[in-house]
Amino acid sequence: MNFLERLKDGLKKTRYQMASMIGGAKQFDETFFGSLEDALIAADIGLELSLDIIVRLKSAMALQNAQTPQQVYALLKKIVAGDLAVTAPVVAPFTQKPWVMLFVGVNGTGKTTTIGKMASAFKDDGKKTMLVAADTFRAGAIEQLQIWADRSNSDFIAQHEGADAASVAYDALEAAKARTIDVVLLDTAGRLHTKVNLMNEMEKIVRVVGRAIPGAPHETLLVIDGTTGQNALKQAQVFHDVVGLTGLIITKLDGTAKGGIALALTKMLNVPIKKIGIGEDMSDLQDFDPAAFAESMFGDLPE
Ligand SMILES: Nc1nc2c(ncn2[C@@H]2O[C@H](COP(=O)(O)OP(=O)(O)O)[C@@H](O)[C@H]2O)c(=O)[nH]1
Ligand SMILES: [Mg+2]
Repeated sequence: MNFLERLKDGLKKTRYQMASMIGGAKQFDETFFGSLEDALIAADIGLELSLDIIVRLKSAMALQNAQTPQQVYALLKKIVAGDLAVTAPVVAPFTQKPWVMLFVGVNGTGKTTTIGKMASAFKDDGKKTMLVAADTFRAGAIEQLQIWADRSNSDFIAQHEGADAASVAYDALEAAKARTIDVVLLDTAGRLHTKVNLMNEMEKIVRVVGRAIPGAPHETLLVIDGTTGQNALKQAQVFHDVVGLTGLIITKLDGTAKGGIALALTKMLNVPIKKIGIGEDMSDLQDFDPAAFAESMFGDLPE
């Protein structure tokens, strides 16, 4: 299976539910919209956005005089694809050297794996990459990143377990300048004892990184596990408030994810989805394509 087929496979539960719900509709009355609301919520889109989508769908249906399930489905799909296509004014990548990317997110969402995958893609592009173990919480985390650094032929900077994450980041950036590195990928911890500690640490890393290289971090990417439900929304908002996210990366869309969390997140934060992950291998990370994602969540209704 190619990447798109695997994404479609991952999201098939949502697609089948949507198609059977709308395909089976006899009329588009309040009972129908109630069931649609349930289906959207079941797909992890969240109550608020689901209601908002239904309001927009109703007016699009009136405007276009949509009467068949196929017409209604097409309108819904178009609304979802539009909501997924959040763009934000970001500085063009690699306009500064080193280009600094900071990865944040709670424990286990896939930060380290994503960094490894991205580093290997940058390497294939001929870039000089550096991975930085600013997740100093546990020795295993440092070793795990080292393995990805070896695999992707990247420079690797780490200190001992328990070292101050911000100072690891600062030293790494000084080294990156000296070594004329093109792109620095900073791994961070997501598992400090309290949310306050975690956020204080994130805030400090951002401050220190900006001191080492004015304008850095150039990208601050939140990695989210696509199988997390609505909890992800609260998580993401907290990170956004503290570090100012420039992009989202949604992982584990190959499992039991329903897909709607991607939609709810990007719409809530007005931050674009940059990449999606559908597996643990090097090649299992791809650019986000809103239309293809909407297609994977909704597919087509048979005539
Ligand atoms: N199935 C699947 N597993 C993933 C994906 N991305 C990461 N993982 C796995 O999720 C687990 C946690 O990943 P890790 O990178 O260590 O998360 P971190 O704690 O945020 O650094 C590991 O077992 C990864 O192999 C993905 O897209 N799909
Ligand atoms: Mg990690």
